[in-house]
Amino acid sequence: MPQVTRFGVSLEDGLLRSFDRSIAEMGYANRSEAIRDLIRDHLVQRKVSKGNEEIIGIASLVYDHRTHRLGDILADMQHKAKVAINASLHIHLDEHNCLEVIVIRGEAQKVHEVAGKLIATKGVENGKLVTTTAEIPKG
Ligand code: NI
Repeated sequence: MPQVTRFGVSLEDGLLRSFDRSIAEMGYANRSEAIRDLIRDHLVQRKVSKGNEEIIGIASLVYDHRTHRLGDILADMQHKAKVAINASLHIHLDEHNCLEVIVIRGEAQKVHEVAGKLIATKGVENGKLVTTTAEIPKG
């Protein structure tokens, strides 16, 4: 069990009330756990923004499958990527729209580059990249 340090934080009353309300809505049992998660996420986001760190990117793409050759173009980009595409999930959202979720693993800079190109491809109507790492800072 790692050693635990208690520390005090000064906050405006309104800010603390808003924080307490927000974390209660999210299901946190107490402030300490919510603050621990915020600190871990801060450290993870710093880590995944560095160029040569090994990271995992989760890219989501929404597009209309009637857009000329778009499905083929996106598949071709994934085949030619210089990083590992670990998984790709295709969901037919409705009659015309598709959601693709692509898991990309590799150096941060390359993951951002590949995801950026996929998201910027003409015809992709909404694209997002979420990044994480297997090496979550522990206590
Ligand atoms: Ni589809």
